[in-house]
Amino acid sequence: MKFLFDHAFLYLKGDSNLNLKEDAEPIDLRSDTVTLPTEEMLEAIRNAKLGDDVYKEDPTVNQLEEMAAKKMGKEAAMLVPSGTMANLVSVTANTKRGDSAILEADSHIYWYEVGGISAIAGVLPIPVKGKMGVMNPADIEAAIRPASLHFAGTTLICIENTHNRAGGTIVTPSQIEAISKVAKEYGLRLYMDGARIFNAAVALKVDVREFTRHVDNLMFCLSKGLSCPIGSIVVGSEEFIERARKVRKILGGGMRQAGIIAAPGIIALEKMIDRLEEDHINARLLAEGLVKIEGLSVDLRTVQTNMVMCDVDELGVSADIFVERLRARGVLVNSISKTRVRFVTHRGIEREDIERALRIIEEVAREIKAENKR
Ligand code: TLP
Repeated sequence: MKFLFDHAFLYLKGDSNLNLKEDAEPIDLRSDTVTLPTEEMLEAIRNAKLGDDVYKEDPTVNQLEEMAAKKMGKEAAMLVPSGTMANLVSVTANTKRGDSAILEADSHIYWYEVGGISAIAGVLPIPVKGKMGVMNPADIEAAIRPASLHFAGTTLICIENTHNRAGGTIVTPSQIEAISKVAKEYGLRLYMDGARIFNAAVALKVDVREFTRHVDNLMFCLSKGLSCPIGSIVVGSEEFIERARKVRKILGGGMRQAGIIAAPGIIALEKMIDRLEEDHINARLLAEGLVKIEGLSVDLRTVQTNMVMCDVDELGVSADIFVERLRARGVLVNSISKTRVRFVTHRGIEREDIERALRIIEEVAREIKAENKR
């Protein structure tokens, strides 16, 4: 248990105090959340037309929400400050207190959102273990708690796409459709944490609506690979978004001149989606380099978008120690378990950075191996 807490701390803490031995700029592969806004985004923030969004009077927010709804093939959308709030708003607006929700056992909602769906929405999570982040429809069906005196009746299924802890893996449109059949059969709602849904769409080269048509509602993040500084968007029917607006308000997420957040979001939707492919190419390059390094292993089947999960067990040190050693050499990554390290590619990481990172990682792995032999 102690390990879990130590590890969670390491995973979440920032790196304001880098102590780098090398002169070169650090190569930050911790997350695509570290991306900075483009010059064009900063300019758009400066020039955004603003109003009070709680009165729905911010023209830039309204424009972004309309664009997002259209792009996702749904009726309406709503801007929120973070992915965590988007998930909490969505689960709350889809359930009532005392309900249960089925979610993947390694999902972000279950692991990294401070238990908000229980602590705030009053919802019991029922974790179902998936394969590469994808729950089997039969397992979902088996986990549904019927309405009965004894049970927290299940009203919601949550999927995550791409799946973070599984390594940025994709839940394909046909897998979503199969899950939606179970949802329909049992009268449950289907929600998608689509924080990185555009990574999935770009990787499979299909319109993002292929992923959204079988879910009732979803959220996606502007502040990850799309490079915005802040913001996520909840998308669904008019009626759902009206309910979600009230939940956002109770959580303190009603924002005023939020056009300064929406303005870069518009640029993200117009210009930042296609370039995600570069991140995928770089992740693949990285993964193929890592598997050649003694002591490291990567399941290449999971390398589908912009993440690489690397197992360091055979090196003979914990993931946390490996992370510290890399950090000292200017390669920043996160550990996600005792033996696994996560690398994330994003705008600002070029092919040369991956090549340099691989050289450093190889050296560090060799040093650790040699030390362990002594
Ligand atoms: N993920 C972050 C960390 O919180 C782990 C990251 O670096 O990957 N859903 C998914 C699938 C996510 O990966 C994240 C963030 C969120 C929701 C929450 O988004 P934010 O950080 O905007 O609250």
